[in-house]
Amino acid sequence: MTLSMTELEKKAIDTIRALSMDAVQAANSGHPGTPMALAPIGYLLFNEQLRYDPAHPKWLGRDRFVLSAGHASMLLYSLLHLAGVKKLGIDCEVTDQAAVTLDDIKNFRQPGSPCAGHPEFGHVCGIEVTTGPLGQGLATSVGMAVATRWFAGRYNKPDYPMFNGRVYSVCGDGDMMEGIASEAASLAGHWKLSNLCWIYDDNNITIEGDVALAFSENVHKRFEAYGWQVLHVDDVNDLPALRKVLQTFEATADRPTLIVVKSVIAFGAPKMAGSHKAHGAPLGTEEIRETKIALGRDPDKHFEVADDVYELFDKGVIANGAKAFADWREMFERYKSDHPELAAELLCICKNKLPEGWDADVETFPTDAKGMATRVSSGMVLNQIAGRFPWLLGGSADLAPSNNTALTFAGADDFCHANPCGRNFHFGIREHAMAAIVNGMTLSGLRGFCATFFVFVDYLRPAIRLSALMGVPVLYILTHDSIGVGEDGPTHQPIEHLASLRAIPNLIVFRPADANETAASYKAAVKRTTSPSAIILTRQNLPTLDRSFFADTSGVEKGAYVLFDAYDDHGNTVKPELILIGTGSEVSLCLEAHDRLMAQGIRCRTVSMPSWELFEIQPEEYRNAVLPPDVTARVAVEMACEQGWHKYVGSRGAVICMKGFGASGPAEQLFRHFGFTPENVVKTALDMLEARQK
Ligand SMILES: Cc1ncc(C[n+]2csc(CCOP(=O)(O)OP(=O)(O)O)c2C)c(N)n1
Ligand SMILES: [Mg+2]
Repeated sequence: MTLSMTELEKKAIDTIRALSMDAVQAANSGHPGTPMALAPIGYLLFNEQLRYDPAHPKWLGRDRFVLSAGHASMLLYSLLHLAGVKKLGIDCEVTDQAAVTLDDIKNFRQPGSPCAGHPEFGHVCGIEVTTGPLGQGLATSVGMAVATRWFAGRYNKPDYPMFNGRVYSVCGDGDMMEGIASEAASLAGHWKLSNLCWIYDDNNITIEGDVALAFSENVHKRFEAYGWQVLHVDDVNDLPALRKVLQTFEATADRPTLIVVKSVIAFGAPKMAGSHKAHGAPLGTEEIRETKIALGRDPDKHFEVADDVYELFDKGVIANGAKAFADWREMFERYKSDHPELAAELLCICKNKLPEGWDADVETFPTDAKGMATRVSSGMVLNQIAGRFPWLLGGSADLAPSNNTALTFAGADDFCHANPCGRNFHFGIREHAMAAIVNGMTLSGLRGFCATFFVFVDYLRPAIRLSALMGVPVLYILTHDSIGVGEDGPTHQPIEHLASLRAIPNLIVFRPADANETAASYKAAVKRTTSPSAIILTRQNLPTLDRSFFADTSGVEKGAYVLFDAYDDHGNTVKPELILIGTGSEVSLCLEAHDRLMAQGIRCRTVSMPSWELFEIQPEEYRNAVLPPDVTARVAVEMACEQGWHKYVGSRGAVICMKGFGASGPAEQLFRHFGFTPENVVKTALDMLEARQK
């Protein structure tokens, strides 16, 4: 150990090492090596660098720390414990209980412990984002830095520097290799996010061994090319050197900073230090014993935290954070009287509330046989909502003119270095980073949306999964939703994508049938504050249905509803003998078939089913009213793969769907070719009814 730290600092750092070893050993699984190696930088960030109040961990003006190398979770749990971060109560109020107790650490990776294998947002207050899938944390940290910039742009006023927070992310070789990190770094450099600092643990080790097996690029030059400042520290145990580069970062105003730090995995362990074997397995009791002796600790004590180590944090982050928060709070009190409207917005954001009247401008679309594409009505509705929702913002991966996601009202403007309160984001062709960045923005209190062609949802799926896992209410706006894309052909025609999104728990998927269902979908999506939503929209025009004749759109938020029912000669509804179920563009097709079947005396019901997920959470009574269990003659129509539909049509029902990839050609021809015609729906239904009579 170098002499670059005081005895007490060394003791605190070694405490983190020992907690990490002990917890992984007790769990008999986990990753001890990197928390041990990175204990010094973790200590420095938490106890000296972060402007963070452990007693107010949700403070909007705080600095943020993202452990992108999520496998090193014991580093974070140890730090949150030592910093005395407080737990949130059921209404997100701060309690005086610890977010991470020593018992929680003793139960690392066990059911009931908030200390899961990888840091899970929402399990422990102080975890800013779920990490584990490498690269995601880095990209999310860019979104957090963006959000801080945006808050500063909108809310900072002369004499009121309300927002000047910084975002730090610790990452490893794995993060550095992931493509998403490159996309995100490129954008961070482009946006000159000087409040962003990535700390790269350059330890030459990944799971399979030496990084030289698979990684030989010049990271320094790569990041310089992205427009970053790149700084180096030769030994992570050199606290003065770390302090110096962190100061340089703070003093830099025109670009993000990458700090490349050399470390030795499992530092302090006599046999395992420097070995890839220390990455993801317990060190073993003997090696832990030897390590503790080498570090000058009592080898017989486990989960040991000395009082003076707690005191070091009391005097560090706990005291400094309390002062910083109190100063901010005092400033905010004055801000409230000088800028009451902006202060009210901030309070709304803190409470995760929607602004008053956010949907007041959402219009009702008049009946129109020619209609409009749902991507067009989406663009109109998005603008109507965003106009009254100042912190609703986002953009597209270079497809805004096609996705119709540009916010066009006065003052919307583009987000950029010179205009950090712009509301339109140009993410370039970087779908994966876009989604993770929007996660970071939304985690920071903004309400983010992002857009691309539906078929390219595959490019951002890992980040969507994390939105869903974390319960972050991002809006995914996905247009060009089927073979209706036409001439661009099968590469651009989604097939399995609806099924793949419906498979993600806690993601609400909407596929509206016309302009008014689009508006209703937005209303339902925006209201949900603990789940992301994907709104799936057409490229092609769809008729705007006559809602004085068909059911109104109040059923959209129930996921499925009877749009048009069977009725007798007197106009009274009667029990159907057949149910047609459609989503999106196929709803009008079902209605055409419905008319023809009715003309043949068939008692037909058409159900519009914009959201499976919302339908699933309705009471059984409602679900049975829409899809009566004894009406088993059912046909579902959706220009996508069949997967999942038999749940709604039953094993004897029919699904008119895509059986393989699409084709290149005018949409109308493709619809005929693949059987999406009223004739085929009618024939399928009649065949089914006939077969049942036999
Ligand atoms: C996207 C993704 N791919 C693979 C993994 C599995 N994984 C976890 S850690 C790791 C190696 C990471 O190496 P590095 O970042 O250098 O971490 P170190 O061993 O140095 O701590 C891998 C492949 C993962 N968590 N996420
Ligand atoms: Mg490594």
